[in-house]
Amino acid sequence: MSKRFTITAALPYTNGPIHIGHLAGVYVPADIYARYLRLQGHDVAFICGSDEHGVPITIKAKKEGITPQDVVDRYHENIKTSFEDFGISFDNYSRTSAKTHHQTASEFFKALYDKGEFIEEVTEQLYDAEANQFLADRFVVGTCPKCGYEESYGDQCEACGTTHNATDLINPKSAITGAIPTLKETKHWFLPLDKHEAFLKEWILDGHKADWKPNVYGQCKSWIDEGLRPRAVTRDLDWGIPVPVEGGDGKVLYVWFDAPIGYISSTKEWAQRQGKDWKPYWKDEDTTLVHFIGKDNIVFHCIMFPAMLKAEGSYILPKNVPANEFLNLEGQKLSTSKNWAVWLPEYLKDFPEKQDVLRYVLTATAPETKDNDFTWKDFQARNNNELVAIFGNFINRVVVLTNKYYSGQVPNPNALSDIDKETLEKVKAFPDSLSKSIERYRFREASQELMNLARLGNKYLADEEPWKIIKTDPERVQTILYVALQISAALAIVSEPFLPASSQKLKTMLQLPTHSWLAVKSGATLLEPAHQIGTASLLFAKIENAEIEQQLEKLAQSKLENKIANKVVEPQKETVSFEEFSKLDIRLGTIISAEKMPKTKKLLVLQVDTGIDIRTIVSGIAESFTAESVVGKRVTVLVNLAPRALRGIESQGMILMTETPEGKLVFVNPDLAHGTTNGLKIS
Ligand code: B3M
Ligand code: ZN
Repeated sequence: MSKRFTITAALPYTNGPIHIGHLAGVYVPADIYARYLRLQGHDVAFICGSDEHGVPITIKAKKEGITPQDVVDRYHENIKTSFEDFGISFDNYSRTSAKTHHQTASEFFKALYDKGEFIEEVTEQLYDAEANQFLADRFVVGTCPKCGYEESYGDQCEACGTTHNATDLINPKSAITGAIPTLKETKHWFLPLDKHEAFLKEWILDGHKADWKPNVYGQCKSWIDEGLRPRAVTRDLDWGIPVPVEGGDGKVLYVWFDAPIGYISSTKEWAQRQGKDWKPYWKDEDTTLVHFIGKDNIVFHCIMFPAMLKAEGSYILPKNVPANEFLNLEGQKLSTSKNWAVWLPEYLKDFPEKQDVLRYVLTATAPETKDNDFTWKDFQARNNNELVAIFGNFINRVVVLTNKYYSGQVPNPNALSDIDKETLEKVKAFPDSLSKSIERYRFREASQELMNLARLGNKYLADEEPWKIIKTDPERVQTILYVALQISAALAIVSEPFLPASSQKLKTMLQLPTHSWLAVKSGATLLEPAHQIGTASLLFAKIENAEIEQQLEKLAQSKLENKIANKVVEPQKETVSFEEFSKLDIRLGTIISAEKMPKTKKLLVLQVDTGIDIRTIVSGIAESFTAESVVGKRVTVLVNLAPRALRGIESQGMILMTETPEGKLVFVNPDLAHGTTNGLKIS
């Protein structure tokens, strides 16, 4: 029976491009789910859009000296395009700066206001007198009162996930000026979460213990157990949706009040375009509402938004909120500011036509129950050993042999052997086991099950070896390829949610008529004898070491740049008097010969023409320069440094060196024309 589903994927903040963490945590699983539901014939609205309000966007704008509108315009386009190019099948991708959204969010606020669902209160809030600005959310950092993390934001701690009020922070500091905030009175509207505690307890703790993921349920339980408090839903900021009630001048809605309403506005936009009514998708009890999010968004989707929906009174609540944990990259936390990420637009450029590979790898290693790690080596291995060697190899053999032996026509099977029957029985069982995993939001398990179907086909062919018996038993070969073609067709159908582009390619290769998921389950003949298939084309291509090394090189570059950016400048040493300084005798010299000091890594023994004499200087530069490369170099020499013995050789002076930002040694080179006399004093 066809059912109605509203599937939402977290609205990305519009302050940077999409990276693999977003994809693995939210968009790939949501897309698999939406595609799967459509394949079952359900009525699906798959909804997303850009989250364009909130402090992160203002901060980015300030940093770049542009307006918040400039920031969101730039990234909205970037994000929207990369989702499209990647093949995420949103029915609508909107943005929260859209007029429909401003209207919808304002009306929602007004409705709660009119019903008396808010507490209106003047409280003291953190204020940065220097910036002349209240410090909400990410404008303030301080120590988390719960876990002690020192860089917690005003509204949420990224280390432990708790949400709090900015005034709860210990040692708060303005993120704008670094100033210690003062307190200043201001009026705000609060959503009394405590008032909804009983309902939330019953709905989540009693109602969803069995079907929500343990990580989601656990977080909700600990918040509810700690006792819920009123949360401010307005802010003293100038970027956002104006507070639409009396006394709201100069204030905007809290981003986490307006953003989830963005799901509703995006649905409205879609429905209007389709000539449909949006209301059943949000108000009909028969609709299944599911939110796909990352774990840091759980409280907002499981506590705050449901409390808002419930308070309004005419909306349905989510059936499930399958939040994922986080994905790391090569053992390190993903970080936008440290450029430690695989950015989707760059991936699409570096690996054109390989959308499905990334989808597959991110699903196979999805952080469903715990944080997980993405590595480029694993990416390569899963592509080469699974997609290419199992899935691709099987399909290629079937299509090539069918063309070779039967000019591309599906052969008539003869009597089926036990193995054939068993194999076809096994194929029939896949749709159900895939459904079971997908409907429980176990996409990782499902992706492995899909690969098992390819494995089944691959093993069947390898065991039956049609290429070996074609001469001796051509009748048997007809049956083998008939069976193998049915498996290929089943793969083309059930792989669609996971590998949409490859599934399409395979359907074209097989000239496959449209079949439903149910057809596979019923064991119906998917490719009739005498059906003409197309020719073989490459489904998956091997990824070479060089491609992986290039990606690792990119990451190494990020690491280096970070090191430079974060390099601690050593504090200035004690001052020296002019008299002390003038004791230093620094001269221009030329290295006339050089050799490596035996059995050392760092030392070169140099003969240097100082203009006064030719003397030996032992210099610790062998890791940066070979002996040959420094001969003839013009150098700056401290000539009156007291001689000292290094490994038995007396060094009579010092060559002045400095370091590049990358930590490479370079000579302090006097900017003098060639031929200048050695011995020139430098002052
Ligand atoms: N903009 C995503 C994030 O926290 C946030 C989601 C909003 S969903 C309504 O990165
Ligand atoms: Zn914390």
